[in-house]
Amino acid sequence: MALRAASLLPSAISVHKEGKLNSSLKESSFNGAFVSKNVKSDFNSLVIGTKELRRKSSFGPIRAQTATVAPSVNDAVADGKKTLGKGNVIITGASSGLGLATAKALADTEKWHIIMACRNFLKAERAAKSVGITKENYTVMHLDLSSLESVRQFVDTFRRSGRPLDALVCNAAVYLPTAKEPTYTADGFELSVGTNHLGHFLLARLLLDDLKKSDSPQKRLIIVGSITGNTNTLAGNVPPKANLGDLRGLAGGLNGLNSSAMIDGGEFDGAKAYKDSKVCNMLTMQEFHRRYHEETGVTFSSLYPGCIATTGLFREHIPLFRLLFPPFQKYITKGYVSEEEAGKRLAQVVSDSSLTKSGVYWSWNKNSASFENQLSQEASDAEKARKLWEVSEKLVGLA
Ligand code: LMG
Ligand code: NDP
Ligand code: PMR
Repeated sequence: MALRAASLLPSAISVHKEGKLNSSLKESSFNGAFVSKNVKSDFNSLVIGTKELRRKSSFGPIRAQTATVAPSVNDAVADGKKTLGKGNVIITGASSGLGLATAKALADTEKWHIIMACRNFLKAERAAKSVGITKENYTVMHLDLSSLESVRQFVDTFRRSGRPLDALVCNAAVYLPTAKEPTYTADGFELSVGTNHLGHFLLARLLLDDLKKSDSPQKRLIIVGSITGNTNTLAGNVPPKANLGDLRGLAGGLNGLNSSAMIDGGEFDGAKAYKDSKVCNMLTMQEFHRRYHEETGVTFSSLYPGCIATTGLFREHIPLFRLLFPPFQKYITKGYVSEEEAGKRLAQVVSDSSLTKSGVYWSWNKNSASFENQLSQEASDAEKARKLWEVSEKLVGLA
């Protein structure tokens, strides 16, 4: 069926070096929460609350998972037999890395239609082709999260397509660890927080209405988080550490003019801005849960999929880092996961019928079994989440 809207706008044609899905890599995975046995003695000295790291009993239930699906019936008539009962999922940043691997994992089930929400139309089309996602299983729609106008346009285009929405995955991100000076979104927000948090905040707020309308029994809104935003882990204690402070920089517009470009009001640091943005992602998921889970029945989740050291996320890092980071994660921290494995994990959060609990930050242990992870104190601070929500609403023009 041809549901590709005519108004989709391809953005600039530039093909970056892409992380490829590597199905031959099957690594044991770091559990995402605390230091694994193998590295505990080597790394404990780097950590501030080591007691926290040793509390293994707090892992909660560990279950082996396989990807199953939560199909929606809405597509049945329009799409004909081939797509009978398919669910519709929007994945931002599906043109590379985790987003692409998740799109592939879901498309392979033949039970999902993937809306690849990407800033580079041609790159997304090529990416889908390169991993063998078949035409009837995806649609590329243009979305540039670094422009609020583009977010609003995307939502309009999606609505005009007539597709129902059963799941939204806020996955796209930028990481600018070597930037000396801040760069800005179209609306004048520091680029990492503007893209990773504010763009997704507006998108998710707008699309909640569409999710509500879905008649799927398992509608989900997922915002990808990370271990590096959680200071209750070793990885989260590698400087610079995430810290939103009292949000004074964000409240001032994050524009580097009359306010700092950093959420906490401090000096610009690209690596910290990314980690701060991930804290925002995890706080936003919980605030959505508190405000809307009961009313809407939508499941809100976040996750740390493991360290996918080969993705495009590190494209701006120095070449030495890009060379050493994958072996470091594979052989020393054991936190490494392949893009394919990480994609299967996120696909579980989208569609596994046993991951329906709302408000959870999922992680996986080294046997690839999912468990409910603990967030750091800051990333689970309900008062900060509320304040973040209110300030963000103002910045994106919802309040
Ligand atoms: C910072 O720099 C920027 O300054 C900052 O602004 C921000 O952008 C930040 O978060 C991003 O990056 C990058 C980084 C350099 O600086 C640091 O992280 C500082 C700490 C570096 C300390 C290095 C010490 C290495 C300790 C590793 C533990 C060793 C344990 C020994 C055990 C030996 C067992 C055999 O970072 C880099 O450029 C590289 C970082 C990647 C870590 C490199 C680790 C080296 C190990 C490489 C081994 C690979 C081979 C594996 C084979 C193992 C076989 C067993
Ligand atoms: P990639 O760089 O491979 O993927 C990021 C995606 O985001 C790309 O598709 C990119 O598009 C897209 N994107 C960036 N900016 C925008 C924008 N302005 N508008 C629309 N899309 C945009 O990185 P990963 O796959 O590693 O990252 C995916 C998610 O996983 C992120 O949320 C990241 O924080 C998280 N994560 C990653 C970990 C890792 O180890 N890699 C660990 C934990 C979490 P384009 O292809 O055009 O560049
Ligand atoms: Mg980190 C012990 C486990 C562990 C894990 C799971 C990660 C994940 N990292 C760990 C440890 C360490 N890292 C240690 C001991 C160091 C010092 C050598 C270290 C360094 C390091 C750097 C410089 N790590 C990094 C960087 C990055 O630039 C990445 C980053 O912070 O991006 C924000 C990164 C990461 N380490 C991870 C993960 C998942 C990342 C990718 C960032 C993310 O998506 O959150």
